[in-house]
Amino acid sequence: MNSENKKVILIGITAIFLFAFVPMTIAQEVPAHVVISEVYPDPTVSAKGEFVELYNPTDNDIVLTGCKLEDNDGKSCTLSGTIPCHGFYLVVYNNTEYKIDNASWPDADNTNLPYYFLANAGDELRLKESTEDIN
Ligand SMILES: [Ca+2]
Ligand SMILES: [Ca+2]
Repeated sequence: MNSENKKVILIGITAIFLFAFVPMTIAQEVPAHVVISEVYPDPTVSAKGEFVELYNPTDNDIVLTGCKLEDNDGKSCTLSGTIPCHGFYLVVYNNTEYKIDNASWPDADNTNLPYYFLANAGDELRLKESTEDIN
């Protein structure tokens, strides 16, 4: 067997390993619950522009009643409604103020975010169902 044939065989084996293991790795990384997908703690114009975005990576709609966002200084934000499967849920302080940084952002799903909820540095944010941490 010449070296060119060995290279082809080696590339073929590598491709088999990539295709065999990549999908399984991705499947294991998808959590079976709602996650905090984006946090905007330091808006350009006003602290009223802060937002938290949640994402539902599961194949089922999830009811958020009984869930809340909680930070490390005792503030919390009650959630409600349903987050659709593979859908987003946007939480803001004020639906108009948060769009000052970017007018093209979508309407919020929830406007219960407390004023100055997200410190610009060193804050902690938890998504809880009743008293249990989800994310
Ligand atoms: Ca802030
Ligand atoms: Ca905070």
